[in-house]
Amino acid sequence: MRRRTIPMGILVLLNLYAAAASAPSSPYGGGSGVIAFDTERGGNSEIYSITWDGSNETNITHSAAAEFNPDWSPDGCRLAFERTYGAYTEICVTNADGTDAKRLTFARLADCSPDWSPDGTRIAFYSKRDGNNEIYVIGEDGADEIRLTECPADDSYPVWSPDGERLAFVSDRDGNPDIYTMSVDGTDLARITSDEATDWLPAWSPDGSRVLFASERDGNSEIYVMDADGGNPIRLTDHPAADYSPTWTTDGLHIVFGSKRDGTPHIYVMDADGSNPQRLTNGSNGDYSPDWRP
Ligand SMILES: [Ca+2]
Ligand SMILES: [Ca+2]
Ligand SMILES: [Ca+2]
Ligand SMILES: [Ca+2]
Repeated sequence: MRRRTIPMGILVLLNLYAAAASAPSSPYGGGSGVIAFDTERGGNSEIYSITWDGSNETNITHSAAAEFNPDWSPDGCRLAFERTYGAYTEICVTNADGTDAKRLTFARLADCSPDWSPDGTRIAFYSKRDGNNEIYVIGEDGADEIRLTECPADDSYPVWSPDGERLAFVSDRDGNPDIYTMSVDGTDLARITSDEATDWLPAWSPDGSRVLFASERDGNSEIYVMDADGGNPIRLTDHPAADYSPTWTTDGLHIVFGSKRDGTPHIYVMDADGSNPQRLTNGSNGDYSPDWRP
């Protein structure tokens, strides 16, 4: 029987595959197990990261300006965030270690809440540059800005669906803040909450089938989940303090969120059904806006 040898090129590929398969991944939540957030610790707001078990707290931005609302790129290598320049905020990006920070917008008005597209090429945000808050999309290099909404109401907090086909966002165009979705070209608008209370801060599940949001419909801010078409809303938190800023872990089995339940605003995790809430951050300064690193 003729003996067959594996060509060297295949061996190299196999070794590369083995190295990729053995790359560190989190035993909790999937992905890297790292959470970015913004925090007031240290005198002005910075973007920090922390591991899911509360270890490896790291200051990423280290600047005299205030930074808010971090959002990981789909490959987990970069962060988009807001940075203040005097009285206004602009959208910026940086490497995960804080190097190569770049400013993407120069409108000298509040540009807020960046959200990276699933293919990594574009960033959605909201801005008052045209007179009232509208949803915009910009290339990850700052080019090719387009406006997606044109409505005198406030349109804010855009987030991409995992398939890149739609954006969820918040608008008060029907009288109070509700959550809507639209195609990425701004057409095919759908309203998916209709409660008279404030409904906001949407976040798609990793499989795109559900949307997390925060609402005051039961008297104080709680976290809810619903189908992506607005059906079957379920309350996940039940605490007299404010619970807000929900986001999913990569595996969709857990939810990271902000809460004032211990007085100072901190970052918490819970199971996707709302059970087992646990606090991740400590200290006397507020921690906000968590985002799970892929
Ligand atoms: Ca800072
Ligand atoms: Ca508007
Ligand atoms: Ca509402
Ligand atoms: Ca609450």
